[in-house]
Amino acid sequence: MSTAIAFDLGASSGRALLGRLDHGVMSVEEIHRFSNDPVRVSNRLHWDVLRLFHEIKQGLLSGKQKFGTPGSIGIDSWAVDFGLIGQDGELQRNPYHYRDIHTDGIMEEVLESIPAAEIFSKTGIQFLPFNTIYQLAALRKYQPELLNSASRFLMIPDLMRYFLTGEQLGEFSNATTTQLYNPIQAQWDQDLLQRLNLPSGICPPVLHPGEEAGRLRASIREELGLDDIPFYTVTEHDTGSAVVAVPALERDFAYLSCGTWSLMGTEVEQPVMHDQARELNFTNEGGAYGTFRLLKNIMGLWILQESRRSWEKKGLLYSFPELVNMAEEAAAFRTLIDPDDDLFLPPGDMPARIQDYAAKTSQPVPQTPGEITRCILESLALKYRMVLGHTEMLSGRSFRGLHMVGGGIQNEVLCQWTANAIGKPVWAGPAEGSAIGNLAVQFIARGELSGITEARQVIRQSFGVKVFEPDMYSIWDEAYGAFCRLLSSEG
Ligand code: LFR
Repeated sequence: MSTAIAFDLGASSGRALLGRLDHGVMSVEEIHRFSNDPVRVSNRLHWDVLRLFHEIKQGLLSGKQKFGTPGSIGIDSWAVDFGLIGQDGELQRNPYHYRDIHTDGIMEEVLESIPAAEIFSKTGIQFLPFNTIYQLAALRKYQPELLNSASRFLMIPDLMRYFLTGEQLGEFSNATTTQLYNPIQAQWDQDLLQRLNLPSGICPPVLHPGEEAGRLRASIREELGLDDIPFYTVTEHDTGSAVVAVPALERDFAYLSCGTWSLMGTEVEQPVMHDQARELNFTNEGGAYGTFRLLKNIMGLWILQESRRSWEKKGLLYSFPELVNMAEEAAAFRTLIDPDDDLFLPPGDMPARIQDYAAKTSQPVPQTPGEITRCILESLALKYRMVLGHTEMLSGRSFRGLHMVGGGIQNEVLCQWTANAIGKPVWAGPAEGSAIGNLAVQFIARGELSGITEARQVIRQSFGVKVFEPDMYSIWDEAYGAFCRLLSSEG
């Protein structure tokens, strides 16, 4: 039997899973789970990366106590954010959270000097104001001294791996999300770096998923009483790992990785870089084994997570299942929002923002947590239908159904409403998609699985999928008409 540990760091929580592969059956056991709480200092929002590193060490300790030394370790996390390493090898400053204000207005400034079409033709990456390229451009503008004294920038999983192994390396899937990596040239785009006056020397060498990436450093082995353990680069962007774990039987499948964000798209062999893809703000994130993820970011369950925090501050404590139950009791299709309105990106009082949105668009203003949750979930399901249609158009494919993976599939009402909205079955599972995809790449790298096709078959057999058949399509179809009208009137 083979074992490996996957660390999967999400925007609100992190986890360590021990994976076992035994005669073609994979199983996972959670060995450590922790919250990932962004820290606001004055008006700036940071990630607490030292706490995350501490939790990773706790995960290693608890894994050792329960199961001994694992065969290997891989780390994945959310994308775009990074730490700067100084000449002395130290982390220079606590990384900013991608929802921090430091990039406000920066993307627009960059696009004035380099046209969007040019950036897209080099990178194939969607325009999100928090992409690493704009974070680095913000540093160039506001804190040039920091940038000048840095010797490397390391994406979050690379930073954690650096702390554990001492190796300063990058990884392809996460490198592409920076919007500074050129997948055609297979290197950091020197022209973009130069035009933005960014030192190209700070970009790390880029490994592909499934390469050996160092070993646990002696000091940590000693501190934790561990043996020597190899690290592999996995698909270090969590969405990339989640897509590795999609238990699809066919090559041309559609997926929705459902968590804080909803990432919807299809896997392609070549980036789709024509104007229409750019106009619809689709992306081509690098994946494992020569694949790309043609996909779109949808704001996702973040809006509900933030709403829950707002209610909590008012002393109203609801679990997610309670909110979903209340949503089911509320009236259908009373109020809709575009979940991707800029309004919903920064942290804050989402219920109040939804109410403002409703008033501004002359819709009934939802009042209760049940009404607000219903509005969020229905609007997400309708947005999924729209983006699925765009994915079909851009890829020239037609999908029989939709694979949903990630923690969001525990919300079965959302899975059912998604099936209703798209009028096709939803195949849900696995919920721990990112961690399972992370483990699969480690097992492939170690020669214990033959490749991605076998990995997906093993994942399907080991974890299964739950099928949600579409229902009440005509009612949802009518609601979709109203949703499209709302979005076109909003411009
Ligand atoms: C999902 C995700 C998305 C990325 C966003 C910010 O966890 O990685 O793919 O766009 O977080 O990094």
